[in-house]
Amino acid sequence: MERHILHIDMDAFFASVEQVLNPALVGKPLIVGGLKSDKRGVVSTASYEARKYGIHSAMPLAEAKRRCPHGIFIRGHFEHYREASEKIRAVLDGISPCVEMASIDEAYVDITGSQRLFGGDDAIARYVKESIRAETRLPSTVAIAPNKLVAKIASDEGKPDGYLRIDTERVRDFLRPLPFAKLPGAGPRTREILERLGIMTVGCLADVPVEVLIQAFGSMGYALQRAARGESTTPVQPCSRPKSISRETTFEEDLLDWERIERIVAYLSERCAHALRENGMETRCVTLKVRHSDFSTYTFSRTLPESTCLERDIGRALDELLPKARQRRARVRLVGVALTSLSYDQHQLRLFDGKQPEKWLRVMESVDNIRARHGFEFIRFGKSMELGRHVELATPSLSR
Ligand code: TTP
Ligand code: MG
Repeated sequence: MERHILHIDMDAFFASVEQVLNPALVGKPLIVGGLKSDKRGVVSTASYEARKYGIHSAMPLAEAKRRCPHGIFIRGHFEHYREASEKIRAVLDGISPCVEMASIDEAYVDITGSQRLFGGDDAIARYVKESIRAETRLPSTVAIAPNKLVAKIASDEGKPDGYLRIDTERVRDFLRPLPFAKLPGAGPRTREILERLGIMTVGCLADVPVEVLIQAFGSMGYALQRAARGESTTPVQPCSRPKSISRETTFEEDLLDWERIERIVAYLSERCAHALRENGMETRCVTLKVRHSDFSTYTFSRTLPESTCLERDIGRALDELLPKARQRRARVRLVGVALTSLSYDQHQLRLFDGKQPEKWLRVMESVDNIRARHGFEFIRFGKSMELGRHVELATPSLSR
């Protein structure tokens, strides 16, 4: 069945949010990512006025300063970007159950089943743009096409504040004149080879005998040509959002030894934090759960000043909660750690505002990579380490 896929991408997202926060910035060359006095760092984004000077995301700040000395440079306010992103998500959730947030300011929505309710593609696009404008006062660009690939390319073409609808029969003609670099995933190496073959446009890539591409790229050649013809079947993958992540275990026999209980709590929090990062999420509320021999159950919670995906921060919260739990001098049957107030992790993007400890995120990234290869227990920290190399809990899923 033919599908209708909507792609939305906010225009100069961080810069536009800043302009809403401070209308004096509207119409000015605005660069988000760092101050003029910052020696290092890169541009997160630039307003369209600043882009006229050739400034773009990931450009070193020094270069941006050189190109636009009178530009306004700011570090930015990540919390506001996240808040706007949540509002955008809420609008999209209202038009279809199949929403995939592809980044903080970008999403795919499968609206095949929403046609009748809203009165067709154009009405849906209008509704999305207007609702988002009403909720956030931000401009966006929307495109609707038969698949994600074409929808994404189309919204890029429609910027800023635009709307493009590419029906199935128009896909080939729409793509034809575009430079092949517009195809997502055409890396520098691919570009180099295509240029050597004299292939400059998507249309050219669509028409060239596939054998030529196979000779140059191997089996990748087929995929390249399919993309150039606007063919793609990748479905929109709605990200189901867990409301909480928790790990708990019942002991073989009830324990009074709080040294050991605390080590196990540390271990459980490590498992939680790992699952949190696997889901690409952050938490703002840590809960410790303790059940005693008589089945009386107590929970202790702490709200964090800021969302985090690091066990270090989660561990600090637990360190504050554990003494409260210890006050009741009764044997412990079960302990658990739960993370709630979850949101999507934007830490890569947050690095620029200098609030999140970048070093630790890098460390945890490497830790997660190593765990992916050697198993969770290969690397552990602090108190949890004192449990020994292999942790044997009565809960088999946590002993893996
Ligand atoms: P983009 O959607 O790529 O860019 P944009 O919204 O600023 O501009 P456009 O109108 O072209 O869509 O990225 C969204 C936000 O993500 C952007 O506002 C800032 C942030 N970002 C970075 O911090 N670093 C980067 O390298 C990129 C590409 C984006
Ligand atoms: Mg954008």
